[in-house]
Amino acid sequence: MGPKNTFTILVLFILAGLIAMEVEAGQHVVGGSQGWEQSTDFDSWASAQTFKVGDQLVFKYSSGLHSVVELANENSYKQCDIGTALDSKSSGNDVVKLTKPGTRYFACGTMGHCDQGMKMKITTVAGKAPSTPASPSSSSSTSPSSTTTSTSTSSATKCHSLAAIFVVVASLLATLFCSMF
Ligand SMILES: [Cu+2]
Repeated sequence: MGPKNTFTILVLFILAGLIAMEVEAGQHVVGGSQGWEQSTDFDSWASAQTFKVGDQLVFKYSSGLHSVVELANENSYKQCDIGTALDSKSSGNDVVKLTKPGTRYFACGTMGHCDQGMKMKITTVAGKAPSTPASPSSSSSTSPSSTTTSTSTSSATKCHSLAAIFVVVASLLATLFCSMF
């Protein structure tokens, strides 16, 4: 195996590891590559995402131009009532943790932006995979960890991140080993 092939494989491994970390950490960059901007269609972006407990929202935008305001309820969301805000952020790279299941409402705090469509409603669901039955009928006695959903989710995320790091380190070692011949 030539050094070029080794390098290609190494890059692929690192990419795979990074993708695995990204997926397992559950980071949602709001609006995708467009970010938190007036022109972004947040309804269609959000409908293509699955928000799970333990995931994070990342709002990326020009600080000073926009902000992130969390609204209290559906009514405030519909009417763009920024006055009832639960929380407000303005760094331009704001992280919001989804700590429990339910619906949350976000809008831009800049005058007029919410009315122009710069608002978003997301629903967080519990657990990891939709195939896992929520009913305790199958193995209620054998899994005491299933009661604390958020804890098990975050430890699973940590485990997957470690696995991803392991893959990268292993590929580095393999490359070193191969380059000796
Ligand atoms: Cu704005």
